[in-house]
Amino acid sequence: MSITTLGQFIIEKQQDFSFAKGELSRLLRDIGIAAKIISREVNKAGLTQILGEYGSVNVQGEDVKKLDIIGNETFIWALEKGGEVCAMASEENDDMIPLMGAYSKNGRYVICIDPLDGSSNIDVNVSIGTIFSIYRRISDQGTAPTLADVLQPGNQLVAAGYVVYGTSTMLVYSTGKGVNGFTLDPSIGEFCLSHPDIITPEDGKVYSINEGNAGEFPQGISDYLKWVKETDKATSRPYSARYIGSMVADFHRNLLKGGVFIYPPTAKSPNGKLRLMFECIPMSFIAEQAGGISTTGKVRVLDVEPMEIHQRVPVVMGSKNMVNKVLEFMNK
Ligand code: AHM
Ligand code: MG
Repeated sequence: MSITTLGQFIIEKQQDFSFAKGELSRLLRDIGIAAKIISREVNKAGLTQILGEYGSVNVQGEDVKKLDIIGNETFIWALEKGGEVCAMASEENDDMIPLMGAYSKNGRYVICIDPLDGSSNIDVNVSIGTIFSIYRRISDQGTAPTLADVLQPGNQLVAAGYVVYGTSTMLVYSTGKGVNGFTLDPSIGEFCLSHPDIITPEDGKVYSINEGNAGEFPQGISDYLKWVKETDKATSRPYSARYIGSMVADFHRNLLKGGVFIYPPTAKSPNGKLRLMFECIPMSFIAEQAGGISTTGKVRVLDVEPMEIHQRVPVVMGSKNMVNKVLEFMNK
């Protein structure tokens, strides 16, 4: 048998970490379990009335839960039960959630999570995702976790990854030693290694940005967008525009095929839209681990000191040469 399951792979890699006592492996396994549950819910979403607004009541008189609430609750359940994580910050909650279960309160890790990213695509059957990042806790084990435990810069990450619920469900993660991707085989209910050692192309011809906001972009971005549309065989221009509106799916395509993903500052949102802790840091970690670059336009995303859980930052990430080209325009 030539398949390697996520569980087998995690155990094989545990020896890469001198400090590992098996907790990180168990935590990654718990994330895999939560991802499988969410994938199951996503796949039957149109049938089970979990689309639509939270708070309404379905024909059976049951409360309708939005998929992003289900995703959030699934992670809280899996992590509290798993016992490796003492606190979680979620895009769905205003404040950090201490996990004070019998085991979890002594957990050595904290996690930041966007349980269901790409909310506008949920109800229309377009790819969505889950994004996670894992840090070692700073506070002493056994004490109550503090905000400082979750407000760590990306350069302190232990691991990060995402799940894309697309034509198939894939989990992609890194513990700082490269990037590996696993596809869920529904017939055996396991994530199986399908994309070992992902390296992103240095170049590409896809740019991903919400050009509907073009009137609000900084001059450098507007100039870059003019440049990508010019015809020049030597640089494969014009480039192709691809924008799903689910960061995970846009990022995943560009990671595999080459491309640049941009969410710039706009006049209305001077820090862009995307969240540092939940979206930008974990995806930047994966981008860099695969040989790409990720920057706010001014500094490396992984070096931004977080000030608050829901902080936003602009982001330019993806293939090395493409990101550098955007920076060249931004710095003119
Ligand atoms: P969400 O967390 O509410 O789903 O928003 C994040 C999403 C990203 O997945 C995506 O890249 C971006 O918002 C799209 O935003 P816009 O519609 O402004 O282009
Ligand atoms: Mg999100």
